[in-house]
Amino acid sequence: MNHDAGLPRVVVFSLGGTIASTNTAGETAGGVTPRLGARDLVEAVPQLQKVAELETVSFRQVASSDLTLQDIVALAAQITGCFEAGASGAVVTQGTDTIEETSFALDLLVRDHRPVVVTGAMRNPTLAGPDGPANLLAAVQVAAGPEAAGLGTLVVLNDEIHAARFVRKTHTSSPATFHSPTVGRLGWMTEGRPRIAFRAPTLEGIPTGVNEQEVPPVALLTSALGDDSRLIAQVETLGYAGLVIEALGGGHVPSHVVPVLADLASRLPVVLASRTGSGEILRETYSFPGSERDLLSRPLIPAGFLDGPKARILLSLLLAAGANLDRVRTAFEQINTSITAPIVSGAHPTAGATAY
Ligand code: DAS
Repeated sequence: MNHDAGLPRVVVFSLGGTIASTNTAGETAGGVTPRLGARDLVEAVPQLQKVAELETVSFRQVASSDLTLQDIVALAAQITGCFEAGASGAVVTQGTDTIEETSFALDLLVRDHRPVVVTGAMRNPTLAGPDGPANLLAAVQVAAGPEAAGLGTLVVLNDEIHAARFVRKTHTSSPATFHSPTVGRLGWMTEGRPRIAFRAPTLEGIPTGVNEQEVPPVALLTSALGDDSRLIAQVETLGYAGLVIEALGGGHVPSHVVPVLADLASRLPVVLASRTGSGEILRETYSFPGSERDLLSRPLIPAGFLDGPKARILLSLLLAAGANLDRVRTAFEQINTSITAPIVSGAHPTAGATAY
């Protein structure tokens, strides 16, 4: 690829998704599927050659619904290897359907101050105005520059820069689908320059020593009006190692569901998240049966500001690292207090997170 010695070295990993999806040559009907690799994507954007010395890795070529947490653990190891070999940043291109989860997993797994930037596209290359090339260019500009150092894993699409731990996909087709409802975006792109308005403290208390072969299954269930708890009662029988329950509002379930959750929580980690998609789990406001106070006394583990899919990623990685119930509880607490930690000016957090 580009071998300009004066430019920062950025490694682009492609995993498939819309950004890499086309028809076969001459085909006009039928849907698109992931066919392009990292090199194809980079070669389609000549402006990249002025931004970074690029290395390309076609890591997977799938719809992002077919990615697994094991894939992301393996990807994190490769990214860490690239940083050890002197890369300045890493870019991951993939399907947008699971970016909110994969980016958070990378945020937890890659312990380095250098940027990891995840991007994708909502309009595939066969459509008018595909957004993939612009998103890839912006992602490389963020990964190559000094602005994003120490910010953990970022998601860059539609000229917006989001922190992995807050970002969500919010629309099925709009190029402006990614939002961080609880905090807003960290920054944006202007004329090719990353502009960072907020710096979120880096995550502490993260699982290390995660075994790719041993990521246990964690269930994610959403509470709803008149929920009868039948699925929750099956969680352990089905072999799940833990449960994340996306409760109503600030952390509430129908009162008759409480004994089922309490019984499960006496043997497995059960994490309480909210289905609202924004804000934090409450801790001390309501005391009706099925309220957050009731559930946290059982004792469910509060997900804090993490939504259900992100809480499931954290719980899965903690269990894959061999964490017991106490350590799971502590890690969720640490992640949630990380947002109130003071930021030390000039500090670049590197390895040294708590080992689990
Ligand atoms: N929704 C598609 C995308 O945005 C499919 C996928 O996630 O792979 O890439």
